[in-house]
Amino acid sequence: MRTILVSVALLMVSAAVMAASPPPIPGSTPSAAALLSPAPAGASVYFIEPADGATVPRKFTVKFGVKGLTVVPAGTDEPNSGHHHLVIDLATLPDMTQPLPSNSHIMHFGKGQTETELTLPPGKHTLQLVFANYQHIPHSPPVLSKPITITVQ
Ligand SMILES: [Cu+2]
Repeated sequence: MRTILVSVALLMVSAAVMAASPPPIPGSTPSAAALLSPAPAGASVYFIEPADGATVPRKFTVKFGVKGLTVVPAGTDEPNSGHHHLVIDLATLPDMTQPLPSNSHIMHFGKGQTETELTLPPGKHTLQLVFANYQHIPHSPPVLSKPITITVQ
C-alpha cells in the first residue's frame, strides 16, 4: 500500500514537471536560435597543414588552427569555445544554424583534437574546417576556413 502511494505521488510530480514545459510545436525549431553561440569578432579557423594545392600521400596528417576561440570537448558549454569539424569533398555546406551531421563527409573532433590522420583515395579532394559549439552547432556568424584543394597521390 505504501509503495502504491509513493508511486502515485511520483506520477503526480512527473505530471507537474511535464505540464511546466509545453511540448515543442511540430515543424518549428524554437530552441535552435537559443543554442546559437555568438562568434567573437575576428575568430577564424584555418589549415596549418596541408597547404592549399599540396600533393600528399594517401595517408596524411591534417592540422587545424584556430584564432579567437578555445578548443574544448563537445558538450562543454563555455563562452567562445567549441570543437573542430572537417568537411571532406562537400560542395554545399549543411544548414549552419543546426547541429552538423556526422557522416563520411563531416568529421567531428569532439574530444577537442587539433589534428587527425586522414586516408583518402588518389585524386583531387577539397577540405574545409567548420568550428561549432558544444551542441555541434556552428557559431553565429559561422567560423569556417576557406576550402583547400589537395591532390592525393
Ligand atoms: Cu561536433
